[in-house]
Amino acid sequence: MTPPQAPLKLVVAGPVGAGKTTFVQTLSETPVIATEAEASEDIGKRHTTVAFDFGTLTLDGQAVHLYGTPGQERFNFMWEVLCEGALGLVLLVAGDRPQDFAHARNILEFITSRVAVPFLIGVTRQDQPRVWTPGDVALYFDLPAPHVTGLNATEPGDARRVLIRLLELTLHPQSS
Ligand SMILES: Nc1nc2c(ncn2[C@@H]2O[C@H](COP(=O)(O)OP(=O)(O)O)[C@@H](O)[C@H]2O)c(=O)[nH]1
Ligand SMILES: [Mg+2]
Repeated sequence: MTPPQAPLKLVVAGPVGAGKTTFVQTLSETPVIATEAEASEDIGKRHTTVAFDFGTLTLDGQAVHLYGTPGQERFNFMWEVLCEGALGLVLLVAGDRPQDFAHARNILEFITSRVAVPFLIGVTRQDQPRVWTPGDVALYFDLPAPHVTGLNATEPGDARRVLIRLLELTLHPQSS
């Protein structure tokens, strides 16, 4: 019998409204532990996540723990803490919110300048009309195409494909 392996830790970051909570909820096989509280800034919706969303799943027999981070500037310090020991990072951006891309790039730079963690950008809302394609977003972020993928965060198949892609990147970083 093979001994049980420690869970893989993956972090989901991105601006408010990118689809982080949705992504974790879509993937998690256990009820997502989330802390929602009234936002103190005008972000266009009444509630936003101010702690993190925690979900778990099994991929090919391997336990995966997902940590969705808050998207607001005043919680930046949490990214560094959450990314410690993380195997990979998914940075989500909503494909129909290009006004948030600069913030997303700041988040990515903030994290990758502090922790060496393989990452993938997921462009959500690909099921919607008039969204930026993964190719457009790769150009914007000046990243090779394999680092950017599109998804509908409400679709389990799409969300799982993103995780598998990230795990492939972490296993074969030279092929990117
Ligand atoms: N149609 C569609 N809606 C999405 C997608 N991703 C997120 N949403 C919706 O966008 C809104 C914001 O998503 P949420 O997960 O709360 O974003 P967060 O602030 O990053 O946690 C919610 O109403 C989601 O249902 C997607 O890929 N397609
Ligand atoms: Mg959220």
